[in-house]
This record gives sequence, structure tokens and C-alpha cells, in this order.
Amino acid sequence: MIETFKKEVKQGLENHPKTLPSKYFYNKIGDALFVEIMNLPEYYLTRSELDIFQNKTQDLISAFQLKPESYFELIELGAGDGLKTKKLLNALDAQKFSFDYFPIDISANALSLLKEDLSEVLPNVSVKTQQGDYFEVLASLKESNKPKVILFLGSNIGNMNDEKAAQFIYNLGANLKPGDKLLLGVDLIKSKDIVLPAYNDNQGITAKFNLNLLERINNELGGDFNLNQFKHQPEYNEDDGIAKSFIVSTTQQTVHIKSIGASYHFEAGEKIHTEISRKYNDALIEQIIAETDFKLDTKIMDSKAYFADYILTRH
Ligand code: AVJ
Repeated sequence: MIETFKKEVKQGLENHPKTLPSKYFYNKIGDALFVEIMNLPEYYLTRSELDIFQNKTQDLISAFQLKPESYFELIELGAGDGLKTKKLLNALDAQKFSFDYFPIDISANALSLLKEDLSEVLPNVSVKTQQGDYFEVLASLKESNKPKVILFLGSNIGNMNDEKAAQFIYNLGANLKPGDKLLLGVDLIKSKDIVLPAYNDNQGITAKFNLNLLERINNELGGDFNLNQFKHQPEYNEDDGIAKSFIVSTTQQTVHIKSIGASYHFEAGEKIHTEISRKYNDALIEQIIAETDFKLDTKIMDSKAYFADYILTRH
């Protein structure tokens, strides 16, 4: 684990321009900062998808094309706090659908918190938490041969470039059977005035979230990044719909990372690219899906048309 972190940091900082992988945002501090981000007034993504789960619940359920009497498995990639999923679980429960809910997450802690919470608010829903890698868990669930609905919410797919996203969805399909469903939640391309503030909030939480990468390198790899000499910088290109986050060196400086045994020079204004948060439209989604074994069924949007849940069927 730490060896992979070291290797990827080394590779990233040797790149031109320099990069660092966004997956390393999520340690204990990063998880907590992301929860804060989801509650920020500027971060509309969570509220928009919650709007769908709250107010278009019946459309979602219809799109799953389930028979109330026959059992299915509802599988969520990334447990989160279940805020959105609870709306769906509540409706499925009230309508007497027969299902088990399988939240998958790498964090055992996140899963146990979710299970605890659900046992209180939805005691009739059967929750089977699955700790581990998405694809390993899916491979094990494939054996059951039961109809499946997979949830991949929050525009998490947006951290991948389109090629990786298609590969990821193709790999999901490889663990499913014809007729199984995938609900893919994505942020839609929209104007800069709305997107940029979501990645550049007033309280500086997103800045902390981004700079936490350097903090981790300092703590875990013996780096000597001076966090006062780097700043968070988001960018958004309305034409291609891609938001990017950077860490910018505010001065000319050299940083040493002990466990890598290397020093890295930064020019004043030099950027480290840390994240892409891709936004989509129908054409982009169709292009991605064309590379997979899914077909596009339904698109369900929030009242402002900021966000879409696309329902795909494995063919
Ligand atoms: C969790 C990947 C959907 O890209 O919007 C939030 C992560 N980064 N603020 C996103 C994130 C900066 C988020 N995703």
C-alpha cells in the first residue's frame, strides 16, 4: 500500500507537467473534508442527486423494471453516508420489494457506520455490507445468479478520463448478467458560474482537501512540502466540460521526499495536476456506453437539470 503510494508519487512528480493521483485524497482527514464538501452551499452535486432520489424515486424504480415478487440484489459502489440511497431503500421497502442491499466500500469504518444507521431508520431492510475492492466483491456476488441493480452515484465516474470510464463500466458489465441494471449518476455540463464555485468554495474546504495530498506525502513519505507555499487552483473549460484541480507552487522552491530519496524543483507558478471532475452530456455518455456491454435506457434529472442518473441495461 505505502509502496504503491510512494511509487505513484514518484512517477507523478517526475511527469511534465507534474501530477498526483486523486485517489490519495481519501484518508481519514480527506474523508471528513469530503463530507464537509458535500454539505457546502457551492457543491450542488449532492443536493441535485438527492433531489432525484427524493422526488423522482418512482421513476428510478420503474426504470429498474423489477417485479415486486421476485428477489434482486441492490449493490452500491462506495457506501457514503447513504443519504440518497435511503430515499430509494425507503420506497422499495414501503412497496414490499424483495431485495438485499449490498453497500461495497474499501473502508470498514464507513460500512459499519452505515449499517448501524440503517438498522435504526430502516430496520426491515436487509443490509449486507461488503468490505473490499469493487471488482473483487462483484466477482463474488456474480455466483449468486440473482438479478442485480448497481448504483454508482455522485459523479464518481468523473474522476476518470473517458477511456478509463468506459473500461470501468465494461468491467462492471463483465461481472453482471444480461438484464442487470447500472444506475450511473453524473454531473452535467453547465456554465462556469455554477461549476467553478463548487470546486473553489468560500470557506476553503476544497483547498484543504486538495492540499491534504501534500500533507499526506509529508506525513507518510517524509516530505517537506511547506503548505504555505502552495495553493489550490481549480479550472473549468465549458467547451469540453472538464473541471481540473491543481496545486500551484507560489514561489520557486525545492521539496525533498525522504522515503523516495529525491528532491523536486518547482518554478514559481508551476502546477501539479491532482484531479479531473468530468461533466457530461448525452453524446458523451453514449460514446462511453458504446464501448461497453450496456445500452442506455432512461435518463432522470433533478428539477434544475444540473445532474442526471442514467439507467443502463446489460445486454
Ligand atoms: C467525489 C469525485 C465526485 O469530483 O466532484 C469534490 C470529488 N473534488 N471536490 C468531484 C471532489 C473536489 C468529487 N467526486
